Amino acid sequence: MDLSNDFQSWAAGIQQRTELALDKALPEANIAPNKLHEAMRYATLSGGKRVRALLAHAAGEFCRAEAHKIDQAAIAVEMIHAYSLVHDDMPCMDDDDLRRGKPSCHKQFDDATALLVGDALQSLAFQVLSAPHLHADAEHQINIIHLLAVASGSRGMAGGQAIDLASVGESLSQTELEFMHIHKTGALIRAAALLGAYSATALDEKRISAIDHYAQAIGLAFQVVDDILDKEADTATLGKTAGKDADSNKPTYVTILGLARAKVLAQELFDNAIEPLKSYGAEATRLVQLAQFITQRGF
Ligand code: GRG
Repeated sequence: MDLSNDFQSWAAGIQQRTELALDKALPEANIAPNKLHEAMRYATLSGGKRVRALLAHAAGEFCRAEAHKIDQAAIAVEMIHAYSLVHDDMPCMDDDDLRRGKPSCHKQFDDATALLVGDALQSLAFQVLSAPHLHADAEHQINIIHLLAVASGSRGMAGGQAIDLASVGESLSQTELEFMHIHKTGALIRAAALLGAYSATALDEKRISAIDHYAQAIGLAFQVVDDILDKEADTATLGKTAGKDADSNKPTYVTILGLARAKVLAQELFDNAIEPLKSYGAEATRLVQLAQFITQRGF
């Protein structure tokens, strides 16, 4: 992947400020209940590509939002994401021992702690977004909170996970697989970009609609690429168990389409994502670069 130095240093800056904002928002490990707080920090800090934070900032910058407001949207989404990974790794779900190159949360601590980590991270995300005076207009702030609530719930990520669990061993059509991923991973990716965009004080509906289109296509592309990497990359590169989906008899884009057609689909989704941004020229550069980063990671 040949992404410009300018993008790499922008992304490193966002990753760093996200880490700092998360560190500040998470309770210290020496505050009671110590073990829960230590586990919440373990699951959230020092790891992950921070794709959702990058999306929030790229979309927020495009919509001229202030960086400190985007930070709060970015960390709220990263908290929901971290909670989903902790729960997903538990024995009652995907049962995975490795996450972000480290023992998964229930392995490092225990099942009950991992369950509570997810619960508490989800609450903390909404605590962050509902902080008094984060936005001058209370209705605007409630709209942002509502967006994340819908994206995380049974009509979004949690619902997608339920469909995923029910689909093990089933043969799904491409449309059914797409429906699952639009919910399981797509909803939160879309929310990340929209929350970034809505962090702006003055909302530009045309820009927000371009972001919405972009984020929906990129959310799907992210999953197609994840399936390709699950097939092609090794465990050390992924920081999680490679080949897990195929081994657990889960339908993926690679099992349905084959590797070559899955790669073509990822490229088509990239092209589709950036289509409504073309008229914005250089103003959309960051979003286009980020789409490249997401669709070309690992290739
Ligand atoms: C338990 C309610 C609940 C939901 C879980 C998203 C999800 C739903 C589970 C994750 C399972 C999984 C590995 C899906 C593949 C796509 C994905 C979300 C990968 C992990 O996201 P990355 O690559 O992770 O952005 P990092 O570690 O970089 O943050």
